[in-house]
Amino acid sequence: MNTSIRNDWTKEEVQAIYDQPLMALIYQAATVHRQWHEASEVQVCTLLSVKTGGCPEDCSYCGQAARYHTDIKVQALLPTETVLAHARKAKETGSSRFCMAAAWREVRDNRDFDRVIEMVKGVNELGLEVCCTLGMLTEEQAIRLQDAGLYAYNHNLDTSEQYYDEIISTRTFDNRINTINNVRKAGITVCSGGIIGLGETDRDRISMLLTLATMPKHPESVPVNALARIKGTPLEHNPKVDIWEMVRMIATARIIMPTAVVRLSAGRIEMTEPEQAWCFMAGANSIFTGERETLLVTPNPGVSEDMAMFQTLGLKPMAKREKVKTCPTT
Ligand code: SAM
Ligand code: DTB
Ligand code: SF4
Repeated sequence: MNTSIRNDWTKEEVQAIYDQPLMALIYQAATVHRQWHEASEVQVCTLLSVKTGGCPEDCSYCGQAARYHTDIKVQALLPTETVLAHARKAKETGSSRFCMAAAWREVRDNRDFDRVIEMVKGVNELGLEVCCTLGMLTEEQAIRLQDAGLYAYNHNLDTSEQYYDEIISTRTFDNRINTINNVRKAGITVCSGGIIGLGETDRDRISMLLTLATMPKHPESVPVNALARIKGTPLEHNPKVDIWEMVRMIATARIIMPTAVVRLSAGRIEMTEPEQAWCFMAGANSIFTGERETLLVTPNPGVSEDMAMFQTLGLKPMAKREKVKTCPTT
């Protein structure tokens, strides 16, 4: 088996991996996982929505877009001290990574961004890997975040380039790539993945994975989200994502991006423990959890439930990693 890191995958190769009989695919992914990672370790991340709802974008899966009539309560940017209190709690309950999300189209150079910079500094000082997801970012803004101690920036492709316009009209796939490039140039690690269950085809899923796996440097984190169906959004009546589709996606990501941390992100609340175990076997090694039992605006298993699951499965939380300098700023 070829275990090198490759950035020259072809569509045909990725398709052949993805289309394998499921058991063969899982076995290959589990093997690659063990070559590159300590398979008993799963990264435990806490996600906090620091600014909720009222977003001008039209992402058709999202409960926070102002234009859809959802039940979500709009919340302005939280006070820094509130955010830091959540981060302390996250550390106490075993998280090594803390991700702050804002329902913004893009970062603006205003007082709110200054406050986010303070939050990043504060969380970093607590000794957590600090991550943000704030929408589009310029290179200068990325550099400010890096200077404040940001470890990772989450910016998902969401879906394939071909299907993108069906899901979002207020920005382009190229805008997404551009922000990811700005994050890279600033030397922040990249967290980028997508969502399944949007109505896309297998071909779209393969195309999205191919875009990630042919980047000059693979994202250090790849979140795989199952659509959380939110009342009032255009996709609220989409069918639930089948567990084996999630497993197939995770396994393919694991094989073609062997060093990445693959995150089993949205969708866990609708999965049984054995179903989640298949995702870990297929190479997932990160989850979102926490005391609040929510992702951003939807339910998620709580940390005590997850620690009981870890106990059953013989898994343990991954320690915080030292920040590895990524690409030079060229
Ligand atoms: N507003 C910023 C942005 O869009 O980049 C940051 C936050 S946004 C909520 C982060 C990511 O969460 C989205 O790109 C999408 O991949 C994922 N996401 C949002 N709503 C979701 C849903 N209902 N189900 C699954 N994933 C979702
Ligand atoms: C990611 O890939 N998944 C997280 C995080 N990045 C920001 C968000 C999931 C949101 C799920 C639905 C919700 O609660 O809004
Ligand atoms: Fe706004 Fe992000 Fe939701 Fe899109 S995914 S509507 S940009 S909060």
